[in-house]
Amino acid sequence: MCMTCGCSGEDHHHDHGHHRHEYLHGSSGQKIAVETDILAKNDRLAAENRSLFRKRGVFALNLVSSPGSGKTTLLERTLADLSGEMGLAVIEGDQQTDRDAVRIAATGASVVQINTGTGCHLDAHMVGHAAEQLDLSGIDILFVENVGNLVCPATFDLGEHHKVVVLSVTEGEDKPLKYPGIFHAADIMLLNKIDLLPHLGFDVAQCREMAQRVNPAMTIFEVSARTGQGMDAWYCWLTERLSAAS
Ligand SMILES: Nc1nc2c(ncn2[C@@H]2O[C@H](COP(=O)(O)OP(=O)(O)O)[C@@H](O)[C@H]2O)c(=O)[nH]1
Ligand SMILES: [Mg+2]
Repeated sequence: MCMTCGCSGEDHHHDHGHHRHEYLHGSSGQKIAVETDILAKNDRLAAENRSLFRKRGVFALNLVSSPGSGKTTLLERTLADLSGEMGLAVIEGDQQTDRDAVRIAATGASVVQINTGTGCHLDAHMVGHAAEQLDLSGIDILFVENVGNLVCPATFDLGEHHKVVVLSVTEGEDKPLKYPGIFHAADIMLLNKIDLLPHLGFDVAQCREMAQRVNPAMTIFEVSARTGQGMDAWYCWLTERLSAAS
């Protein structure tokens, strides 16, 4: 997991600083204990978030992907198309800047930006605090846009109902095989930027096969956040899951 790259997000939880030190210099036995400790703490906080979302009737989705796959653009279009039918809010995660929050706010939706600094993923602690800053009454769906990273966000439960992985056709068909953790953890894959397919050698069938080899239960929608192509199927899925969850 991401402690190995020094970006575990523990800068935000100073009480755990010694754990990383222990990890870097300890035996493999200590390594397992430390990872278990951090993930167990995260799981407890994720359970609190899940309980809050359930009590407030909020359906929460955690959008994960590599940087630039189109998460914010997908959210902008989704908010513009669905905000007349349901209450929508967003928690944005990035290492620096509020650029995505500014884009989301322009749609009229409530948004909170989290900056993780050196951290490469959101954790349940950060999302719980961000959720406190939102008025959840009237919110049906809370989208959490995770930090762009196909590795670390797979490990951290935020209390969401589903992880949604966004893969754009410019990234190559084989990403599910190369980064199986995140494709295994997600229930939905949005294959974005299909408007670019005529210009690429991207093989959609092969990509679908690779994603479903990693996760046979994966639901896949082919979309273009730019043109709106395929977005209706995504909206149907959102509407159905929202009514099933409430
Ligand atoms: N052609 C095309 N470009 C897209 C699409 N979705 C996003 N983009 C572009 O991809 C770039 C990254 O998008 P952004 O939403 O910021 O990605 P994020 O980093 O995952 O949030 C921007 O230049 C978008 O305009 C799409 O469906 N088609
Ligand atoms: Mg973004």
